[in-house]
Amino acid sequence: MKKVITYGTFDLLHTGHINLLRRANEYGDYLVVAISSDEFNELKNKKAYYTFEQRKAILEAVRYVDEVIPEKSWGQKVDDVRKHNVDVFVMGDDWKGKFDYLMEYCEVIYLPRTVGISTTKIKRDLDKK
Ligand code: C2G
Repeated sequence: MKKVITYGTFDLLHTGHINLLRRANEYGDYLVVAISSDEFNELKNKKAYYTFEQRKAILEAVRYVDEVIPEKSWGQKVDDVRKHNVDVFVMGDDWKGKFDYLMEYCEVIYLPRTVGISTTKIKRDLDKK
């Protein structure tokens, strides 16, 4: 079984996230999504609307996702790749180059981001309403 992993906050799930998850899923047979914990979001200076548990429940309902695990630190990726026998690591290309060190353990793919949508934009547009 070819296993894929990706990481993110995935707050206020939108079509940009779905496009990423759908394409990531196409690289294998099983997609693991590591969702940033509430504490790790603070480290990332990201304020999520939904808690980790809520974001986990939402992601688990997405047809492309097979398993959701917590992302608690920047440094856990190598262990995750090994522990979950991951073949392919996938991220949006806003992260291009940042995780090339994983090439020693698995394939590393950066996919084009979906233009025109982001959680920040959603929040900003709602404020204008
Ligand atoms: N994404 C995308 N298109 C968008 C918005 C997001 O392809 N319009 C992708 C991002 O590139 C990322 C994934 O969706 O691969 C999740 O996005 P975020 O929740 O913003 O994740 P981020 O905060 O970048 O966390 O250790 C890695 C970090 O946890 C990544």
